Amino acid sequence: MVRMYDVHIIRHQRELGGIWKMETLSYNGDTIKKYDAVVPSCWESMRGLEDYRGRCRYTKKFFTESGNLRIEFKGVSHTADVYFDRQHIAHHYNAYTPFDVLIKNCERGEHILEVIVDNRFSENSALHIPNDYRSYGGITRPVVLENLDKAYIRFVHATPIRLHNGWSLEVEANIQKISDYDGGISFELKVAGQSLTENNIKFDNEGICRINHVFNFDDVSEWSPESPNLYTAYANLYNENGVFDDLNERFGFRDIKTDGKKIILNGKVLHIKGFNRHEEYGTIGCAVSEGIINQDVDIILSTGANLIRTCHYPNDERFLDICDERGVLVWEEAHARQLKAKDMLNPNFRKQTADCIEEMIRNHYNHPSIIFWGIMNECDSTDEYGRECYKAQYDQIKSLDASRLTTSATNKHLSDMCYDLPDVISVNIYPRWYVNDTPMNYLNRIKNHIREEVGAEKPLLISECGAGAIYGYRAFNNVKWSEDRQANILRELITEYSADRDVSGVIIWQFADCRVDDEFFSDRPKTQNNKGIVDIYRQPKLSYYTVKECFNKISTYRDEGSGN
Ligand code: ADA
Repeated sequence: MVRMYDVHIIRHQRELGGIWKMETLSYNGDTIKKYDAVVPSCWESMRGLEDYRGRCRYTKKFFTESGNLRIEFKGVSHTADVYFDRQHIAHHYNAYTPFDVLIKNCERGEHILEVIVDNRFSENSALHIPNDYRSYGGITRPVVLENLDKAYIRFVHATPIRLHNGWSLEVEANIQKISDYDGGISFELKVAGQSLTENNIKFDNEGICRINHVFNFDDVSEWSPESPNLYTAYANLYNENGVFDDLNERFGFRDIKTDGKKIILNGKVLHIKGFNRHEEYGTIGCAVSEGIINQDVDIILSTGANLIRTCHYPNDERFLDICDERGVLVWEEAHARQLKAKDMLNPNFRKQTADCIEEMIRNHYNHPSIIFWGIMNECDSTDEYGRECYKAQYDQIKSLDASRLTTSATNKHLSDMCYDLPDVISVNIYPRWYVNDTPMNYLNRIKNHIREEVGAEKPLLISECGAGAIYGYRAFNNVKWSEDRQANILRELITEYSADRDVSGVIIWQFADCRVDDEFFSDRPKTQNNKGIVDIYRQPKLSYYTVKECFNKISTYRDEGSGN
C-alpha cells in the first residue's frame, strides 16, 4: 500500500512491488550474487545480507501503454541511480524523502527499470554516517508507476489560518505541462463545499502553472488530538474531453503557535507527552508496513502519549496519514544526527540537507499532525559556522512553510549558540543515566542558562530523556540495564518534568529498541539502542506500564491554574 487513502481516482497509478531481481555488486560493479528481493524491503532482512554495506542492482521488467510515465520512489536507502531501458534517468541521495522522474512519449510494450542502490559510508554521504541507528540498504519504501496525460498536478498545498470569526484556507496549486498541447486546459478545486475554477490556464516557459487562492469558512470542525477532523481538497485538470488528471489532498483546520513560554494548539496551552520513534521493526528493518506503523501508534496512544518525534529523519507518508487520522501530533525532523564540525564541512552537507528539507516539506506539507519541523539533532551548534548552518536551515523552512513551529534538539546545553533561532528550544538530557544528577538539578542549570544568559523567552521542550534496559532482565537491586531501573528512572523523569510549568512537555527516548550501526556503538548490548519501553518486536518492558501510568495522569492541555 502506498498511502492510507485514495490520493488519485482518475490518474492511472500502480505500485511496482512484488519480486525484483537483485544482485550484490563488487566495487567495480560486477555481479557477486543474485537474489529474488521483495520491493519494498531492506536487503538486511535477506539471509546472508544482514550486515551488508555496499551496492545492489535491482531490476524490474514491466509492461505499459504508450504515453508519459512518472515513476515515484517513496524511499531508497540511501543513494539511488535509476536506469530506464538502460538509460540513466535519475540520481537521488537520502533514504527518507520521495523523488520522482518523468519519462515522456514512452512506447507501448515491455520496459526495464534498474536501480543501483548504495548504502555505503563515504565522502559522498554527509548525512548517512555511522550512527546510533542503522542506515539500511534497499528500495525500502513503495515504488509507484503513473501513466500521465498532457499535464499533471504536482502538488496542492493547503494552509489553514485561524481568524477571529472562522478560518481561511490559503491554497497553492502547482501544475506541470508535459506534452506540447495547444488546447485549453482548465483547473478545478473543490474543498468543504466551496470550489475554484480556472479556465484555460497559462504555463510559464518552464511549463509550470501556479494557482493561488484563499477560501474563507465561517464554521469548520478543527483537527485536534481528541477530534482529528480531516478535509480533502479535490483538484482536477480537464479539457473538452473531460477530466484527465486529479490529486486529492487531505488536510486539517489546525492552528499551532507560541505565546511566550507556551505552545498554543487551537487556542489552548499544549502539554506534550511523547516518544521518539525510529522507523524500524525487528529483522524487517526500516521497511515497515502500515500494519506495523499502526501497531506502534496503538501502543503509543495506549500510554496516553500525544506526540511522536520522527527521530532523526522524515518518515513514510503512511505513518503521517495514520497520525492524521488518529490524532497523533508529530515533530517531523530533517535527516541529521550528531553531525560534528567535520561532517558539516563535508562539501555535500549543505546541498544534501537543503534537498532533504525541501523534499520533506513539499511532500508532507498538508499533514495536520505535523506541528514541528525539526533539524540537526545534536549537531555542532557551538561556533559561527555551525550557527550559519542552523540559520540557513531555519530560514529555508520558514520560506517553505511559515505555518508550523521550528525547533532543534541540542545536547550542547551551556554552549549552544543557536537558542535565539528556533521557535521552540529543545534539549536532550539524560540525568540518572549518562549524568549522575537529579532530574531537576540538571534541568535547572540549563533553564537558568537559557533564561538568564541567553534571555530566551520561548517554549522549552525536553526532546529526549530516558534510560536503557535489556528486555527480560529483572532485578531486586535496581541494577543498571534492568527493566526495574529503567522504569524507576522514567517514573522520576516524567513526574518531575511534567510538574515543571517552565517546560512544555517531555518526549521519552525512546519508544522501541532499535538496531545501531556496528561501526558506531558496537559496544551497545545486542548492537542495539536499548532505551525502548518495548523491545524491537514490541514486547513491553516494565517501563511501558510505568510510562502508561504516568502519562495517563497528564492532560494534553495545561488547564490554567491546575498543576497538570
Ligand atoms: C542522543 C541522540 C539519540 C540517541 C541517544 C542515546 O540524545 O539524540 O539519537 O543516540 O542520545 O540513546 O544515547
